[in-house]
Amino acid sequence: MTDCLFCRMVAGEIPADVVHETDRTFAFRDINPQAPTHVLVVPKSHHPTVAALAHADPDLLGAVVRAAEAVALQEGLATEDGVEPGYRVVTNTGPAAGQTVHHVHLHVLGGRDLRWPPG
Ligand code: D5M
Repeated sequence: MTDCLFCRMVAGEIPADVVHETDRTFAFRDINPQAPTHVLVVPKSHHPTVAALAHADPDLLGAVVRAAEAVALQEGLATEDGVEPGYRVVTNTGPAAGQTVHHVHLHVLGGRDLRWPPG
């Protein structure tokens, strides 16, 4: 979609601080980080929400989750054989949850103790 910010970042039309990429996924640092590590993982194709992606292409949803794991490993938030120190994967859906970009994205957050419940 030409008017979608994340589609334009995937296409290289808008700069992104890319940390991980596969043929179908793209991950870059959030411009407004909420933790020492705050990376957004997106499918390269446009889907508005995580549920829409699950319906349209469940294999791609799996690829996005695996990309989030790869980012966590790369950032030192987990290891191949453990989930220490740990990290959080969040996806906001709709206005009450604060979704501002309507191209599904997983927030990968870590590098500090994360409070629960989130605000
Ligand atoms: O999350 C949308 C996220 O997108 C929010 O945390 C800011 C981030 N964002 C917005 N523009 C950019 C650019 N240009 N680079 C990197 N990150 C960006 P949501 O869950 O929709 O509120």
